[in-house]
Amino acid sequence: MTAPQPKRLADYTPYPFRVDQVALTFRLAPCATQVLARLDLTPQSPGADLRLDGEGLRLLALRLDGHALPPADYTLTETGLTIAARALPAAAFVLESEVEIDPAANTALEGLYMSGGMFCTQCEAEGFRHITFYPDRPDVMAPFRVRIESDLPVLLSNGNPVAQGTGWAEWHDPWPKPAYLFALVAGDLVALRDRFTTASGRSVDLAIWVRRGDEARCGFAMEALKRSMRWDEEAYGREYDLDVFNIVAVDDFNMGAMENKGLNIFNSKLVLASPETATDADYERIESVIAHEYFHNWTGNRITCRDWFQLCLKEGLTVYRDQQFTSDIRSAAVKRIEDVLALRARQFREDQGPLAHPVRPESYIEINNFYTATVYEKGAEVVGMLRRLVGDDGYRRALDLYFDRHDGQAATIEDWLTVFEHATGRDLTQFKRWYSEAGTPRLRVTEDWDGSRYTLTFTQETPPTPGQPVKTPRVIPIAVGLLGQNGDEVVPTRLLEMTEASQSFAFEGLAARPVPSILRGFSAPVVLERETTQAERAFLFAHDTDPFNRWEAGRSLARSALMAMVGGAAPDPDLIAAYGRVLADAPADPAFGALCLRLPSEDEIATALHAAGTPPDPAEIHGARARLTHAIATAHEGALQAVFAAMADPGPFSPDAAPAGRRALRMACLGLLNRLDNGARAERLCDAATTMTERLAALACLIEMNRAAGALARFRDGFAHDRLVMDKWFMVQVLHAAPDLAAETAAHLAALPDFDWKNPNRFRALMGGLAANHAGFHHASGAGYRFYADWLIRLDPINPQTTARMSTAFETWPRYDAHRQALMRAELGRISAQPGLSRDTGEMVARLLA
Ligand code: 0A1
Ligand code: ZN
Repeated sequence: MTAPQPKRLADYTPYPFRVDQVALTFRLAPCATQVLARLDLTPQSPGADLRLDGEGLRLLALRLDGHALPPADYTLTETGLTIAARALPAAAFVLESEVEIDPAANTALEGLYMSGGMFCTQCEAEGFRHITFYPDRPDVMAPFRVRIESDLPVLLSNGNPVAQGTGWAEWHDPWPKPAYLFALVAGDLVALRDRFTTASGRSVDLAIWVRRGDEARCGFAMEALKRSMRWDEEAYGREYDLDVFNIVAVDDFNMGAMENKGLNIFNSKLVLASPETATDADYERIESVIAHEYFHNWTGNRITCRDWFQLCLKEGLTVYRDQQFTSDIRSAAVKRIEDVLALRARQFREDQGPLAHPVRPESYIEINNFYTATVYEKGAEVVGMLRRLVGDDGYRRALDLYFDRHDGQAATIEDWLTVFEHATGRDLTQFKRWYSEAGTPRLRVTEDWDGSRYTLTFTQETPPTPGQPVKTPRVIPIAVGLLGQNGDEVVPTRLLEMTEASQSFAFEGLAARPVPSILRGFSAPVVLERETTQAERAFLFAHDTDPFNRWEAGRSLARSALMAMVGGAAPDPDLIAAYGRVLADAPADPAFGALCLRLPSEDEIATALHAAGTPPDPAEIHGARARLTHAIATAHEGALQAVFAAMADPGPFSPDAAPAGRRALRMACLGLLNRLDNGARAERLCDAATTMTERLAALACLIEMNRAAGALARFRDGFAHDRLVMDKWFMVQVLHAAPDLAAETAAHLAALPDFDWKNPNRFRALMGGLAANHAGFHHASGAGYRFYADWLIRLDPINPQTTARMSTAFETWPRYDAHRQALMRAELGRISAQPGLSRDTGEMVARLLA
């Protein structure tokens, strides 16, 4: 077998045919579905062969303008069908194909597959080629008509319903779309229905389709959908454009959800919610993913991507939009902190390791490997920076122009930036480097005070990343405010625009030396390196008027204290005292208080140690974090008990931000008190809890105290029938297992009959729990690595996409000591040596080892 060849952005050429119309007929049967496709095609460039993608299709018939095509006129390979130019008419023609596919055998969950007796599809990025012969590329857009023939009661596809009878239904999607947005669902489903009236008075029928028995858990998702639809009208002037909007929940899904036109398909864990089964974090995530997929209707569907290198065009923008939405309807400060925590944990980590790639990559072997934190989350940060640079009005004008100019098109990052240039007059040549250069810039800052003028000097440097040894200066928007010694803001937030490698900014006419608050609101995705005293950070932690930076100051204090503790130091008494103030203030803003109480993760401490030149020792880090937790709890036991009691929720349950914030604070207190009462409080709560948020937090506490056996058994008895809750049961045990027990616990759970490892949610629950148990996964014995690699090897032939994604657990190998590096590389080597390894996993492992 020849090694797979990379695709390159530089090689783009337009498709030489226009697809004027697509008509599909599906005769559904689990093991032998027939797909009849009629494509109306018009040649755009004389003399071109007609090349259609197609994989795993059994060709039954092929007709051109009604006549069977002689085999001499076409060639069929493993990856597609090519009809020789000489066989094609010069003007418009009709190509009809009939193929047979086997959805029941499709365990990769790409294309048409079965999940719990229902047929469903996943076509992004290149799944449509597993359904029929077609130009499976996003710049080929066409209106689709779909006829579904099946005995199943619910038959859905994109667009509007046209007609239906016993055993069939027809759908028409008038909006030209690329094939990756095609969807079909057929099953015995029930719907929660509602209606939405758009700003211009159009009535839209909404439905959320689920398995029988799940309909009572769709209410929150439906409300979130309506909120999203209203928000997009108000914030972006974007209305919905079909008569119906359908959402379907499926149990087997590789990702979170998919924005298929008019027929969003969701992983059921991102739809179904009830207080007894979903945590507050689940509710918030459901709301934001419902919004995300809905917002794609304009940013992704009406305007799509020319090619997959432009993935950030739709994903970065849509993540930015869903972040704005959550920020508007919940707490802006809390949302920003949560987003930055996630960005650092996933994207910075990616940017600093062997998988680093630009927001717009220039080559790939398997596009599914580029649905990354860099494309999504850093892509969103880049949109946020653009907005900061051009201002709210400029952003609104640019977006209006983007929708006007590119509606119905497959666009590029160049189109996107040009719109900003035309709407605002700004030159974005240098800014574009954010799309083309990988790596997280380090921003160093020094200060100078001459008695009245205060000067900040910044130096930027981006470390080399794979394939990009040399970096150039970026445009960095740095939001800065200055505080007086008493905590008053003497210079309100101002946006400094850094464009040089090194650059100074002066503030004139100050009466006294100020305390700077730099990178407010995390105005750019950079690592800020600043030598500051503990005292100054404590001051900012107490006084900064920018909530993000107030939190950031506390976080950096805790991080330094933990780094010192790993080296053997005692807990910093100033830090302990600062937590006392946090606790005193927390009830006034519980969600923010809960974030301030949360200690840096072990992974974060490992990153910081590595950056400081020390190979992190996961066991030491685990110990240091436990000691600091204990010290905080001991010093503030009374206050913690008081806040824990004060945050009790008399009910009735609401998933809104305010009560969720109170629960978050209460659970943060529980986590601290747990060590002092040896799990007694958690034990009581675990059985009495009325919400999954409390129950799961209490269970985690008990696991940490190694007294969870009874609670775990009762939890299992109570929820054995509930697959989503059982995912949590699997995960929590591995995630919170003591370092010495993590691999063993994972192995024990993996041997249980309900470890249905072919279900991606279940697999991710257990294996993802292990990978996120820092000291357990990185245990010096190598047992965590070995167990994890064993399972990746097992899953790869079944589901390459999920295997490839999960291989990123090994991306931090360069951070650790030689012993662990060797262990991790050996596991990666073992995976790469598997015969028949998938292209997905093969590419990932090769990049990880490069
Ligand atoms: N476009 C979806 C994400 C997605 C990508 C690929 C998938 O299968 C390979 C599924 C979903 C989103 O951004 O939500
Ligand atoms: Zn998306």
